[in-house]
Amino acid sequence: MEGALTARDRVGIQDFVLLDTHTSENAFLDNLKKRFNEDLIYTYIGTLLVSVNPYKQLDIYSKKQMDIYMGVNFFELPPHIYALADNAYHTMLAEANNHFILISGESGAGKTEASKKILQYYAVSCPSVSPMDRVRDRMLLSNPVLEAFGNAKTLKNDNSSRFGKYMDIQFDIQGEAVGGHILSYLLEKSRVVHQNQGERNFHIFYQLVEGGEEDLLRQLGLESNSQHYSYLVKGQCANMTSVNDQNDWRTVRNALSSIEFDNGDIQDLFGVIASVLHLGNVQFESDNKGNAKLNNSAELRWVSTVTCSYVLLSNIFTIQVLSPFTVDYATYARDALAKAIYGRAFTWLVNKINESMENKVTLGDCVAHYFIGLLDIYGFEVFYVNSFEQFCINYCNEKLQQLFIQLTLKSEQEEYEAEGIGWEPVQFFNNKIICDLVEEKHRGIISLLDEECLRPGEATDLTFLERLEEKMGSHPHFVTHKLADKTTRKTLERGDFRLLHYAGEVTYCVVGFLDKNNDLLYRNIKDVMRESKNAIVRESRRPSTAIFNNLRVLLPACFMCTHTPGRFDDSLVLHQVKYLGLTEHLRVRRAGFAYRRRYEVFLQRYKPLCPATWPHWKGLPADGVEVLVRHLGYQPDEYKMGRTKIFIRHPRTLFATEDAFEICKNDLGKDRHSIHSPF
Ligand code: AD9
Ligand code: MG
Repeated sequence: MEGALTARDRVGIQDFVLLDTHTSENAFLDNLKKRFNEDLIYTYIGTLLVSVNPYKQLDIYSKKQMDIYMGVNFFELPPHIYALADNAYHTMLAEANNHFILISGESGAGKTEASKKILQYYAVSCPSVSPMDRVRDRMLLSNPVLEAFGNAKTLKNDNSSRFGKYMDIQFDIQGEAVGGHILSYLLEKSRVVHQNQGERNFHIFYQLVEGGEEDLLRQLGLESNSQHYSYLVKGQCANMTSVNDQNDWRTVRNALSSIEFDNGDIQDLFGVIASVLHLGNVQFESDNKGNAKLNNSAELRWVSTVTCSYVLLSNIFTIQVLSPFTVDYATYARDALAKAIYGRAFTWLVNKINESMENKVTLGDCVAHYFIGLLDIYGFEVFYVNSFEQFCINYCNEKLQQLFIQLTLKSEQEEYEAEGIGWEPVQFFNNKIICDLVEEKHRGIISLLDEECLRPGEATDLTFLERLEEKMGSHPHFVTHKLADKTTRKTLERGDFRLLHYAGEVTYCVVGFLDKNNDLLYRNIKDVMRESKNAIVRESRRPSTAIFNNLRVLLPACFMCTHTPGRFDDSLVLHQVKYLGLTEHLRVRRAGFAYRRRYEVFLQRYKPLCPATWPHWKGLPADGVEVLVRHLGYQPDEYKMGRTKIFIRHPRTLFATEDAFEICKNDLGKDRHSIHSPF
């Protein structure tokens, strides 16, 4: 008993729900820290998994580890992302329903890595009958490809997701993974033409230029040097030590071949990527009338090999319906074309990957019956200057948090109701007020922005800000220069507004909001794209954005980080514990009852502790549990009997039972694996 307690003290507790009496943030932090120092990065809050980014490789993701977790009761082994994946999988099969795994946390917290671990678990561990192996390989190979085109180095994360990704992993009735489907949404296209100091463009550009084979580069008219390309050096960090673009190029190139991209596809794809780079180097200068004129025709010729005739192309930058453009307009049109082309390449890529992962078998058992959905979006981010992109990303995270609150609270409430147990609501911060501020019809920030975009020539970023001030003036989560109180005004510039998000304050600079929201593509540019020789540029299927409507059942996971390998930064983690509402979540989980278990499971484990239930209880499991806990001396206020489960109020009651069980088990010499652990 002593030994067990010492171990518990040293490595902390595996499930916060069982954390003695304290649910304070400091107790929470202390437990996370104890575990982190032992390289135990995962901890449960009931069925929620909390993870702290170790920023170093841990030996916990091997095939051997996967095998250990396969089919084992969720609480029987130490917390792990594999346990979460396995639980979703087995519950899906047992209950014949679909599951969703929702991953939240700020930028750099480890969401994408977690989603990859989950996918690997399914691809490697689930039963397999050829020819489905091929589909599963492709699911795995889609990751490096999509990351190359949709991820980039930011100040927060060297491999930051710049698009939202929702993936369905489809299973047949035997539990074999038979197909996959990806929905992507809101790719940060503005990165193609501009990157902030210390950030890069999408990885694929550097991979191609630095790693592309000589022949290929010659064919595309590219130089093997990122510094040569204007679109790659805006952030002044094209070359970085933590990323090996050449190796990554080989990985992506091999993956593309394996997911059945034929030579024609690959030529089209890299033709598009190259033409974006060439476009970036097209420059304009003013003629003596102040009109734009091309000063680098060689680069535009390369672009014309992918898009359309040189004359047509040069005209769209310099002439708008027979009147000439200024240099600023020409540059704007050039960037608009580059973003549009890249956006289409990305959509095309996702569609191709989906085709290759499609479950094409329609006979017999391989038909998809169930799926597990995996949502990995870009995390909440705050930079020195925050623009429209951060506004969209942070709004997305706000919605995710809202969903998280609704689903976790709701399911808890439903459980109490279903079991006939009285429910006492716990106070928590509901971020619905911030979601409304952003999205409410006719009144929210997005509506006001859309309205301003409908007044071309009259509206500017500043008139938009004025409208916000007018409408949002007294909102508790909205602040501007005019409305800021004395203490905050000095940090708020004239063109800024500040939102008090659930995860903290963010000051947004309105410059560019109208333009980016419009994402304007002049009609003649659209026409040029429609006429293009390249199928990818011609394609204009819109990516889906209806991501949040898809979620039905959920096993949430949530992740936090430190920034240095092996270092636990108290204030950084505490901040995240606070805004993710983890202690509230814990209090909700424990509202009245910290622990609950189905009668059969509880009885199976603890029946050796009572002569009346050992070795077999012949009556109803609920009656057996009642006899058992009375024998153990549980007081009436320590537990409640629900319809199918026993609810235990304090962890200490369960600890005492568990300690008694450990002693009894040693006496009986029982095999540990035949008994379910509550930890
Ligand atoms: V963002 O919102 O897309 O900017 P993520 O996705 O939350 O962000 P990501 O998964 O990309 O973060 O993790 C950031 C980095 O942390 C990775 O590149 C790894 O270097 C590191 N990381 C994350 N999880 C683990 C882990 N389980 N083990 C080791 C990890 N390193
Ligand atoms: Mg990510």
